Amino acid sequence: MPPSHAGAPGNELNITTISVKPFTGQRPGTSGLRKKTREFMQPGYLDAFVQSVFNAMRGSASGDFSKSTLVVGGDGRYYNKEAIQKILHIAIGNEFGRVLVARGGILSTPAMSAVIRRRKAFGGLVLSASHNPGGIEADFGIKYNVSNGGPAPEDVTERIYEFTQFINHYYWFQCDDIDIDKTGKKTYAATKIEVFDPLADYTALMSELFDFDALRKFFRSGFRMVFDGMHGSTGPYAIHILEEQLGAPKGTVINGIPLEDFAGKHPDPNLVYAADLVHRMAAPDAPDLGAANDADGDRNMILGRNLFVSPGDSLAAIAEHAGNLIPGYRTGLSGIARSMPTSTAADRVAKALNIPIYETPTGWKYFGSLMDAGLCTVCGEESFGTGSNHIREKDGFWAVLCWLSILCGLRKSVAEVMTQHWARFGRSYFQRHDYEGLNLSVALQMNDEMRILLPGMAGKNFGPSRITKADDFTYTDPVDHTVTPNAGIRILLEDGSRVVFRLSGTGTQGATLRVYLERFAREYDQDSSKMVAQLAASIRQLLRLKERFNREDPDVIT
Ligand code: VG1
Ligand code: CO
Repeated sequence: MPPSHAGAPGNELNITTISVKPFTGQRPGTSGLRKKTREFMQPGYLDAFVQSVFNAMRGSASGDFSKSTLVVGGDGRYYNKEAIQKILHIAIGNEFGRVLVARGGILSTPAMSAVIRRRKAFGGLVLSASHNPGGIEADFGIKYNVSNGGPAPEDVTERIYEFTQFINHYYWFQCDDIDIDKTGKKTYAATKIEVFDPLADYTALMSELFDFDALRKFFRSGFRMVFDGMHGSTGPYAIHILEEQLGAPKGTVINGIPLEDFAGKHPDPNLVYAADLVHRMAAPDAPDLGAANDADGDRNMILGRNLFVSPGDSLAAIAEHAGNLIPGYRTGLSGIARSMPTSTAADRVAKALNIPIYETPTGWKYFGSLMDAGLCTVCGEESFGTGSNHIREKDGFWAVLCWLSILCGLRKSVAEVMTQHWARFGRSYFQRHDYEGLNLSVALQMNDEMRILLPGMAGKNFGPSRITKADDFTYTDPVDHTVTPNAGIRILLEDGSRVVFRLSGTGTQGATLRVYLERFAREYDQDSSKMVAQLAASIRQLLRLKERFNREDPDVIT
């Protein structure tokens, strides 16, 4: 049903219907719609997608949005503010009852999730291409989150995609730009627009989960850390919580001011792109803990002095200690979930805690149904994503507070925490090798050819061991029984090693091949690169990367 235009008298006549043609390729990927910024800037492009989201969701709002609240915010990248203006005008055109927009337009992904949940919103639109670079020549993105605070699940994103294919008009409220730089409320036609403080709900939630008093004392006792905001959306949260609330010294947060182009860098917290931080943590006077978040604040990297904690290990350590050391988890964990390519370190912790472990396809949207059903408490991905059922997104800053709490509770260094963990559970040496900008059709054909070979691979030698099983991962959601096929090809070896590969669903150019390498060992003092070298060579050979793409080495190793 189209909007009735029967809102508050006065300015509803400013709502017009604007014709638009469908754009091809508006199918949301692993995490929303991500494209080159220029593609998003084409007249009508964002408008058509946003109206398609509303068209797809109108049924769930019982036919009209007059009682629904929409939340809007983004990571502050180039085109963020323009996109927010468009969304506000279209949301008023669609007669939403209320739109909550983050002051300055900046809202991290986890804060979006928290706001949707705490304010019982119908859904939210996050403007972000996450860790991808920003700028007119770089990337932009938009993601729709549903009422549980999580990314729209597959059936919803497919419905949105269907609407994008035959859209022919959208609704637009004609008025000047709406001021979003000051908090306050104002009504336009039938819609109340409320500009809110983006730090408030998230900070309140963190103070409920963590013992801020104990952390304050910890900083007072001389504990030192550095947090790298990478000029994304998390800087203001980190400054507010670490420096203002917990009393960490000024300067604890670096690169804390959001910038439209992230200072020209990749706002991606890994060893390659968070070079500033890595450098500081290797210095003789390095602080006790180093951490970074990506542009939209859902990814995190954790470093000790001269020590990188791989995301799979970080998830395992958080799961190991949360029940004892973090007030929000005192009643224990119900289960742990990890994406299939993520290392099996968390599986061993789940076994020790006697709770289930779930293995899902890549992408946070698959964790939502498990958390909603109470099946798991913490979850993580190898791509620097960690989180819990406090919201329905991964939460970079939450992971930092988890590590702070672990170090505070145990009075041990990051290295000691990890050594103790590996001594007890053994160690999964893990690396991900990314080959970027590959020819898409050659990559798709490679996958097709590999799928045919899979059944005959068991029993063959591979790297340091022998193949026990090779398959294309198919996931059946244990709650709603949705089946997700083709979620990544995996080769499992006799010695517990695993090699997984899949094509990225977030890239904006050609194909990105991700190869995930894991090797388990009891000894924990080996070099990760050396430990996975044989696996890496064998998979390169099996996939004939040189022949197909003329590539020898990956572009990025994390
Ligand atoms: C990548 C990661 C995946 C993550 C997704 C979104 O997807 O591998 O684990 O959930 O990015 O993260 P893909 O399809 O490119 O491998 V975020 O922080 O960019 O929203
Ligand atoms: Co992100």
